[in-house]
Amino acid sequence: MELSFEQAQNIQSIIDYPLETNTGMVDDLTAQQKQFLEDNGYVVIENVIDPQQCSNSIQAICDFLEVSLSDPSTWYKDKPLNSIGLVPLHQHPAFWDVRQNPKLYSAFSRLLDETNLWVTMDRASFRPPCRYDLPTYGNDENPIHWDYDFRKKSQSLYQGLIYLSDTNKQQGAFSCVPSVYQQIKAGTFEHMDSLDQFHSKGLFLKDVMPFSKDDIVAVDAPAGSLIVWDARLPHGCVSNHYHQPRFVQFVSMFKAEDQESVPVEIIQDRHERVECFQTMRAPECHRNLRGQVDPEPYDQPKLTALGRKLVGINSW
Ligand SMILES: O=C(O)CCC(=O)C(=O)O
Ligand SMILES: [Fe+2]
Repeated sequence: MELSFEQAQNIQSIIDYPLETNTGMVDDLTAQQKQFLEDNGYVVIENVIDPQQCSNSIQAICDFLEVSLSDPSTWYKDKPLNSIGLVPLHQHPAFWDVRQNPKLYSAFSRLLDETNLWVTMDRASFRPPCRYDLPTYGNDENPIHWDYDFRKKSQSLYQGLIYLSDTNKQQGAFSCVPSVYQQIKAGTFEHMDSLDQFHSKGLFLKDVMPFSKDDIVAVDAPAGSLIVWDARLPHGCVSNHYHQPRFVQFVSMFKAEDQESVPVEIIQDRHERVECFQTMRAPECHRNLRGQVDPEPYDQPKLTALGRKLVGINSW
């Protein structure tokens, strides 16, 4: 059943839903961390998501992929959904508990200097250890890239992800090239013209300039950490050479009243967000991935008062 925007404001399944933990704010998004983000193009904020919420999202990913953490033979499929480990799952209740976590909101709120935000209904990533005997799982290429043509934006644009498990540098960690970000920011980047090759799927750094492994910084952090990066930072994830998979949930927040601050590729107005939430569908930009189930077959996620505002069901 499809609900109208007005009906959605009243339905039972979105009555106030108390989360027992994590009501504290992120007090430690310090000036120092903001400065680190300014200087390097990324920052790690630890202890944002509770261990239980992380493991619930991991469980959701494992159930969807039919993967058992204790049985490595289930980590590799004859026909993987895609070669980069993207998991086309968006509306699982566990994902919503992460998105409406007050600490996560607080971090983005402080970062953007704005209280009225909306949250992306983003997907996840599962990257098992490399297996060179299996074609799709032995790819050591390093697809460092930019996602959005940041030249079109007048203000900083932030992307984000949560490490759902402890992630070390060898474990397919989020990786980036801060030196390129720094040159772009300083106006000294010599390959600006090559950015004209930007297309809707982004741009690989290797198509713009040569670079070496030594230029890449891999970012390790404990489970529950939020990594935020500036869209000007070339980034990607390195191959996993650890014995455990890497689990990530992608998430970002944007100013509710300011569409200009959102990349055009992922823009969702308030009605679209409410509709996707209510109908359990992926945002339009993330539809039609192989293996996607549409609509997603879970119970309607329960939202807190904060969650309802982040979706757009209630006004700020
Ligand atoms: O999986 C990663 O660590 C990076 C993913 C990425 O490039 C993105 O979310 O834009
Ligand atoms: Fe990316």
